[in-house]
Amino acid sequence: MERAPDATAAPGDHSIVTFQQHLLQQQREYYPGAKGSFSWLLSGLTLATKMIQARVRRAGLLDVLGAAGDVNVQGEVQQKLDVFANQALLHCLGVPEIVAVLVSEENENPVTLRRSEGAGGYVIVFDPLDGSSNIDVNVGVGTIFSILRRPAAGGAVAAADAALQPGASQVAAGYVMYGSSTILVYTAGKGVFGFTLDPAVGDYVLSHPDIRMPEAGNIYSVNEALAASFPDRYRRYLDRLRSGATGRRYASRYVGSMVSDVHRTLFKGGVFLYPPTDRDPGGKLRLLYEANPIAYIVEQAGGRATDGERRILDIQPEHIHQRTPLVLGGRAEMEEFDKAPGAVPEPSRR
Ligand code: P6P
Repeated sequence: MERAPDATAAPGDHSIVTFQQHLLQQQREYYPGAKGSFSWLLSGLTLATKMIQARVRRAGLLDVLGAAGDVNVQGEVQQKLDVFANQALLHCLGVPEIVAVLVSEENENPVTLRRSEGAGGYVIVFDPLDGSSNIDVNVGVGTIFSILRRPAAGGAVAAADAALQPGASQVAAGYVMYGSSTILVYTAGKGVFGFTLDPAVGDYVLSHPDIRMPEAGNIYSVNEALAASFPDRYRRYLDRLRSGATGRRYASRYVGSMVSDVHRTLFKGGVFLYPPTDRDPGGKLRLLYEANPIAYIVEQAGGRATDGERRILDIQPEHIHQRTPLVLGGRAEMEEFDKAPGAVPEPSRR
């Protein structure tokens, strides 16, 4: 006979905490004077991701597969879901009065909202549907977001440049992965939390209260087809991982959708890297809306993220679609990379 759940169980043993409740708890604990505008902003974000996931889940049925035909600012043929995801985010994030500037992978220029003449407010930077080239084959894709405060300088020009801040300035960051389940992974500098979308109630529910990246893993994740053009340092590093010279045996796993590869690395440990290549000598991934938010999550979970030389979060962006090489992983894998011959001397590395 199964025991009835203990009605006197201390709250928190089995309590259901939604993302909204989590934000209110964090606000009460860390920002008691806050007026709730930040959580209003995040409710717009989560609404957009629920709209996106509803479309992603039905992609094969709604004849949205295949390219919309247009070519976006990245020179990539746009998938119809890309367009929808971008429009959903621009709409839902444009509603809260406290949002001054929006920067999207799909828009060549920042969207400065009418209210941006004044000072203050937030800047939200996002990749609406990262990995979208994999949609047709049902691979996990994701929305990546980064939240910054608008510099106090104010003024329309400052609004356009307001996103050009190092990643260390981020107020919060995260991603929503539309995989076998839909999970929001989020940090505001007080640890990393995972919230799984419960379709029965349509809410993100706390499922991973304290995500920590394993100190050492056994998976490396890189596009091996490009290895011949990686700089020597990266090739020697990968050879050491493959050969067992580090004392650990590694498997190779690469999805080709950053959110999927990063999510696995966050939970299982190891290393994910996108080195400089002949095709992309400055790296392929975008600093503002891919590397920065992911680096914030990874560091808050106990890992590290660099561009091969510098801490990602220390890089001062020059333009909003700037690319960067990216190496991120657990302590052991990142220390191994630091030791790889050709590494930059200690003082200039963080
Ligand atoms: P490659 C997807 O297009 C993306 O921007 C990331 O999600 C992913 O990590 C990377 O590109 C994959 O690039 O050159 O290995 O196909």
